[in-house]
Parts: sequence; structure tokens; C-alpha cells
Amino acid sequence: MKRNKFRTVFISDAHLGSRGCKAKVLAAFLKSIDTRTLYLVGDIVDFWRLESRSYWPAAHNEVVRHILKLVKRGTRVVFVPGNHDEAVRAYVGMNFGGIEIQMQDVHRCLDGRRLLITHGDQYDLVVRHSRLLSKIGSSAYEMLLRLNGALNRYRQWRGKPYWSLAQYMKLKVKKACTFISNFEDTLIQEAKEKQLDGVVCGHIHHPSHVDEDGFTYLNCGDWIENCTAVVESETGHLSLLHATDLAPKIVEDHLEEEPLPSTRSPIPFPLPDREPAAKVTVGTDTRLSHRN
Ligand SMILES: [Mn+2]
Repeated sequence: MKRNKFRTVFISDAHLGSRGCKAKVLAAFLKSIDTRTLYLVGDIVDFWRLESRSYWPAAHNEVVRHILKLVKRGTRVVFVPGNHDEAVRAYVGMNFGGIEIQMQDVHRCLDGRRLLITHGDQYDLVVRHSRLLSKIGSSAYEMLLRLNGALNRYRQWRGKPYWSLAQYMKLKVKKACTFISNFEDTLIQEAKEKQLDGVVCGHIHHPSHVDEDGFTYLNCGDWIENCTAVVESETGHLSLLHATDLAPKIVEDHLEEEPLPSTRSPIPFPLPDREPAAKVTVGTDTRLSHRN
């Protein structure tokens, strides 16, 4: 099997152990890549969900198996836990079967730029100050996703396109909550204070690639709704990818029962390998269309 080669791949918010997780798509994605470094940018396993009931279908094992396979093939795997897998934070500095656990990390790109790697919940004031509040929010969100699934099965049956109720509700709710709108700014500020050139994070399930004043903000998105990853090509290009950009056939086979939003990654794939590494791709500011 010919795999897509990368220098670095960043994924976040898989939420393994929760019903919303598109584990089959993620497994297909991991199977289709070859990378020197894989960053797991938090909320990979959803311990909050597993606390209340155990849910672990075979596809979730497949994801873990493919990550371990990458380790075996020589990929450096760094796990930066998030708030849903914060239990793992107790093991920062340790190494489990080739997976390094780090609280945060700094990634040096091929072109020398240094990026802060963090899940991002530390900069989300609501999660920080009210674990209970965000837990309530999290189970309401899962209910919403189930409702969303039912609604879209109905829409599909009526021949209508996919429409994300969860996304719609999230945008509505978040508009009222300025803390999320501050999330990106806070993270950018944090990385600037650390004298870094950018940040790769997750947490808000909102894939985004912004290049501004020589500073890069990349949000990995999630594997519940968006199925996106941040990648650094072998020539040092940073971009945001949609899973179907990489492994369209395999991925689409798994999506029949669970349609994805029709929006595709704005970055064309395959990546333009011939261009010099220092040239930064012009980011598409998705904040313009979905203000958090
Ligand atoms: Mn999170």
C-alpha cells in the first residue's frame, strides 16, 4: 500500500470511547499515512464518557492499533493530553510503548519555525474554572450529536444534503459565550509570549488555519464532525487536511451510514511539494465564516 508521506501529523479530539467518534475514518486515515512525527494533541480518549459507561467498539481498538503500528515503523509519537484525557497528565515525561507523554511541546518545523503544541483547555476559562459546568455541556453535546445523526438519516432518506444541527447549535451557543471567541486570541498571545512562531491546538472542535503577521494559528479540528488533521509535508508546508483529501476511497466506504459535512479542506491536495519550504501557504481564515 502506498502511503502519503509527511514530516509531521497533528490530530486532536478523537474522543475514543464516545459514540460520536468517527473511529473507522480515523483508523483509515492513520493507515494511509507515513510520518516522522505524530502529535496527539489531546482528547484522544474520552475518559469522561468512559467514566459513566464503557463504550469501546472494535473500530476504537483499530485506531490504537494503527498508532502503535506507526510507532513500530519508527514514527515518534508524542501525546499531549487534553481535558478529557487529563488522567494521562499524571504520566507527563514518561514513555508508554514508544508514546511520549508531554504536557506541552515545542515543534521545530523544517523551515526553523517553532510551534507551541498544546491541547488548549488551559486557556479556556470555563473548563478551567468549572469542570462540572463543562461536563454538563459535554453530555448535552453528545445528546445533540445523536439527535443530529437521526435528523440527518431522515434528511438523507428525503434526499436532502447533510446539515449539522450540532454545528449550528454550537455556533449559536458560542456566539453568546465570548470565552470561546477569546480562545484563539489567548493562544496566539501565549505563543507570542513564549517567543514562538505559532501554535497548534485543538479543544474547540473548530479546524482553522490562520497566517497573520508571520504568526501561524492551527487548530486540528476533531474526529467527531470534521475529521481533520494538521500536517507538515516533507518539504515543510503546514496545512489543514480533511480525511477525505487523503484516503477518499477508504474513508467514503465508512461514511455511508454517517454522512460528513460537504465542506472540504480549502487547501488543495496533493500538497505543492516543489515550492520552497520557507514559503508559507496563505491560510484561509475560517473564523470569517464561523465566528466562535
Ligand atoms: Mn478538550
